[in-house]
Amino acid sequence: MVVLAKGELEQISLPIAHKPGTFFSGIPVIDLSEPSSKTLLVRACEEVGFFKVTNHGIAMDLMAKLEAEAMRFFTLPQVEKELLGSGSPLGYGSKRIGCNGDLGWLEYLLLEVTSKPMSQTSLSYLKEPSASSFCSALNEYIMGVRKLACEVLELLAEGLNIQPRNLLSKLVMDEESDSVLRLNHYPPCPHLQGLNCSLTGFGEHTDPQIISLLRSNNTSGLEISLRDGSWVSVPPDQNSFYVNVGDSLQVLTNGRFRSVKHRVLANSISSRVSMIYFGGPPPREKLAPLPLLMEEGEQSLYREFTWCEYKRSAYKTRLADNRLGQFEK
Ligand code: GA4
Repeated sequence: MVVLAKGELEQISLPIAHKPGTFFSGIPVIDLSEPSSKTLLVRACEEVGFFKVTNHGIAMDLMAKLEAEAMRFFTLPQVEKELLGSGSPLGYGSKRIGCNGDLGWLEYLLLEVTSKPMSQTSLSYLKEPSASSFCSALNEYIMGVRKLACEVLELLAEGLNIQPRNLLSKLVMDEESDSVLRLNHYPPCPHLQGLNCSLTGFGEHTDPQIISLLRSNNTSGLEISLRDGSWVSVPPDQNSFYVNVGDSLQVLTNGRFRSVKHRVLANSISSRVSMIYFGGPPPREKLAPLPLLMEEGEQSLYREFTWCEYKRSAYKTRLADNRLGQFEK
């Protein structure tokens, strides 16, 4: 259960920006089985930095299975959930996001993703048979979603005309890739009923990694910020994935692709459950605009840095901070 102390509710309330339930219809939808998908993917990354993919190859019952396992976990007694760490940054967390004072109306489980299957020992505090079925759903899902990230990044490389085809995908497929899986549970927020404000589920931010793939249940809440700074509501779709460009991909493309700002608003009636894979590069990977993508005379907007350096600095920031600022030239 998410319980807020006195004063914390005020800290995460937001003025209502638009009527909840009015969904934005301009989000690019890309059918991965269509030959035109690579061109459409590039355009979506340039114009919005956010898109929906259909025909993604991940079985619906696998998504439903992990959602059910996640809900089973989130309904455990608080003391049992807290055995899985303190959420700073990895493990179970509630309300507190990161280590610098951000609060949100959610609880979550943040897990490290490696190329090897997660062993049950990382969930060993959970009672059997929960640990083994949760672990197998997680491993199956991670395998599928990593493959999907790889496919999207390969299509993007093709669409951008860069070779080899795995130039981008190898960053998230490397044995040392630093990726994470986040399971978020936004419980319904009864305080909201009758109030003329909304509550922050997860405050506005951009993702530091290369690419993020999100699947949620059918509850709304996710919003993205458009180029003009307005916030629009993303229609929930439990059968598809929403994909967004992360800061690292914005750097590799010298700002051609847009790392989109997004946030989640709490809902007064239903629970929102999301599962997000953040595909990151290996710690020692050097990030800088790819020379292959630079036009003649184009200036590099960013100095070179390693993922490890970026991540270290990102974890010192607040959610809404502009993390790339200090790496701009
Ligand atoms: C945003 C994307 C991922 O959820 C995350 C988040 C991380 C955390 O929750 O610990 C951060 C946030 C995210 C960016 C800035 C820092 C780090 C919270 C925070 C205030 C797991 C990630 O990699 O960066």
